[in-house]
Amino acid sequence: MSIKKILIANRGEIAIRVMKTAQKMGIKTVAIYSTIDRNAPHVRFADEAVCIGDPPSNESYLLGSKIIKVAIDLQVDAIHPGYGFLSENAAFAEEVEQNNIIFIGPKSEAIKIMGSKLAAKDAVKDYGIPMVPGIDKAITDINKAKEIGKKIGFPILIKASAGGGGKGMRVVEKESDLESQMKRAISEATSAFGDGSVFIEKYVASPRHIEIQVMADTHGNILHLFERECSIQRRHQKVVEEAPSSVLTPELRSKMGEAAVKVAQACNYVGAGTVEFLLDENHNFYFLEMNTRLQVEHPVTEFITGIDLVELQIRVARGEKLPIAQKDLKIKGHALELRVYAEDPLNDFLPSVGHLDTYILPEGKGIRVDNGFEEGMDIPIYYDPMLAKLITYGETREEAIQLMISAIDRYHVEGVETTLPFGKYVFEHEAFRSGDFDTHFVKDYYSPEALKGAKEQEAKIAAMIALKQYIEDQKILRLPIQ
Ligand code: MV4
Repeated sequence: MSIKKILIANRGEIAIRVMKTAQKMGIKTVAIYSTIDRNAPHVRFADEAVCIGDPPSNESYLLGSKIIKVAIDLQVDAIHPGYGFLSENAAFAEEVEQNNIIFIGPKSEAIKIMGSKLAAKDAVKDYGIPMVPGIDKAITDINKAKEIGKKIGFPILIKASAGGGGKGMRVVEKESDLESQMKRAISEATSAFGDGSVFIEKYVASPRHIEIQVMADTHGNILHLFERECSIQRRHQKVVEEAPSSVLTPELRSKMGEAAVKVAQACNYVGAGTVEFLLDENHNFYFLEMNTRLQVEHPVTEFITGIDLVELQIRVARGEKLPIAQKDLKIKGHALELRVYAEDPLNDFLPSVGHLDTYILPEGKGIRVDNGFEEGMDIPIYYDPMLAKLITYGETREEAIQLMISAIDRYHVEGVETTLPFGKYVFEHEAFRSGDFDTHFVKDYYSPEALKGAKEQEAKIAAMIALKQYIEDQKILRLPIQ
């Protein structure tokens, strides 16, 4: 199979990220865009670009059939969906293939299985993968639920099968809360996903969120590319990611990697995927779910492995064998990522959309900015407010952290508030630096007051340094007079 032209069914930084690798491989690119994105960088970056509709996603970037029609008209060989939008839409993947276009991702069957938490549990059940104690069938009977609660012990967690990313979850502390919480969970799941199936798991109180990158070809080879630590998130939105995790031993890393490969095997996976695990205080790990797309945080894995994941995606999509073996993969160095959102960390992270009056990116060795914006642009209200990802790499974790802090200082944005100062607060925080944190980091350690305090402290230090320098200068100037 040959791929000469790829349509990127996405926008922003990820569209550009995919186009860069396509360009490197001598493959032509087609951008799609909504009317509000007509001057966006991803449109100019592509060899060809087609407007597909009005700003709202469901009138543009989510119009699968229309996008496929564009691909056919422009004689595109393959479609890369990026993340979000249509990337985990099984029907879209199927329609792409039915039109003899390569979908750069897994088969729609794998997307379908992993889109349902219960189907995923069912698919992996014979593979010996550790899972949180709980049930693997939808439950509606409240008495049965109480029995299960007693058996596994409270607190328990009610989850929606169609959920994921934390949507439709409810913690139940005691039996007397179970009935009302279950009713609520079912009705929420029904209205949010059109599927009221819920199930029950033991609640792991203070987990770390660790995920494993996998990559599979069409010849039965599956690799894992180690872990990403993604515990620093707020309301299920990741903000900081890193690789490797500072808590995994080589043994645990191998075990989790092998489990992730088995999950991929269980659904005949092809392409890049991510297997999510929870890690409890005793370093037991449990399979949570699999994301069947290239993830936002993939660059940290690229830094520590030296592998271009988009290149591998394209190569396996055109039928090539994976060019490396597991034993040849090694972790080198340490990488960090900060998601730069146009959100105000001092105002409950509300979207701070507006005009980018100043937009200057940091540069240098070990710094990568995957960016989708430029100075003078308006940030559209219609889409995710992530402007860019700031990624740093060092030989050690400490080096990557220092580089990250200096890169944040050299990232200049005016016109909108961003998560840059919040990121700096995280990277300077003792809990982060020591590596001793879990998914509650933001709730436990962050408040707008703490961030303001850190800023004031910094301003004081800057003033003191300036004053000291002023006094020194005065001394020098006075010398010749004496
Ligand atoms: C859990 C859990 C505790 N116990 N399952 C949240 C997102 C979804 N992928 C699963 N999630 C969780 N599942 C059990 N049995 C805690 C979470 C969770 C979480 C997981 C990963 C990253 C951040 C999180 C924040 C809150 C809760």
